[in-house]
Amino acid sequence: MQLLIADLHLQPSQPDIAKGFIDYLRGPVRQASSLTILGDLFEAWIGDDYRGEFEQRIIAELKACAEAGTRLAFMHGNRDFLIGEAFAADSGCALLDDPTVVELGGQRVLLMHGDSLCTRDEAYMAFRRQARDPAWQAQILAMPVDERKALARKLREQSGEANTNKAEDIMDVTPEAVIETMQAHDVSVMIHGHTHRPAVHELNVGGEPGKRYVIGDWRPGTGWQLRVDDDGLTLKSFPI
Ligand code: LP5
Ligand code: MN
Repeated sequence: MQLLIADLHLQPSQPDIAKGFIDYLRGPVRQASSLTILGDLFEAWIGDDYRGEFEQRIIAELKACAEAGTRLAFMHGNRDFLIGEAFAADSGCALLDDPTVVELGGQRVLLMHGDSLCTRDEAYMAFRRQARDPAWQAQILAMPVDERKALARKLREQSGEANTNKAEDIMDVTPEAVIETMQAHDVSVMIHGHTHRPAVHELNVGGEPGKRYVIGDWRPGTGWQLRVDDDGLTLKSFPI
């Protein structure tokens, strides 16, 4: 059995969600052969060299889970794109490229965070290009921690303001981008998070049936997972 999750947005101010995740790691995940995290595990990540008590605790729980035998994989989201090799080594998570094709339940499946499919959101696409530029990242990581914390806060404020002025559909994936990306990777199944719109979408991929699974975000009281077992792929929420 394999598990996939996304968009936990873990942060010290939401201890219930963090507790829900720790219980999940200590419980159901121990029965799984793998846990794949499709981005935005953290609300914000300002560099592997900054670890507060909160971050250290999550890393230790991930590591314990990896050592107990579950394969852990992590893909960057738009909040934790600065996670690097040090986090990977300390948490026992393998870093996955976005996108990555894997075999799940006997078929080729495309895994993504999902933000790169929101191509109509031009302001975000511009921000993303900058945020994923290695030169920009190096410059950011060279800043003192306090300045990085302040910048992360400012970016979150600006993002929140920008989002209140955006049409809802702009912040969802572009249907044509989904089909093009699936065809480019020769898959009929895609799994992603980011949009916080959990659903299983039936698709027509160049005349063939396809599916797009959107994993939901975790909130107080509710977690989301995609479970892969002998019954196939099952998207489900559960109480935390
Ligand atoms: O995140 P959310 O849900 O609010 O909205 C996202 C898109 N926004 C983002 C931006 C992030 O929230 C920023 C926070 C990152 C925290 C960690 C950063 C660590 C690095 C820096 C500090 C060390 O991803 C939002 C989408 C929405 O998803 C739906 O898809 O619409 O996109 C935007 O809001 C982008 C805005 O439209 C424009 C962004 C304004 C930022 C201005 C750039 C100035 C750069 C200054 C650098 C010095
Ligand atoms: Mn996201």
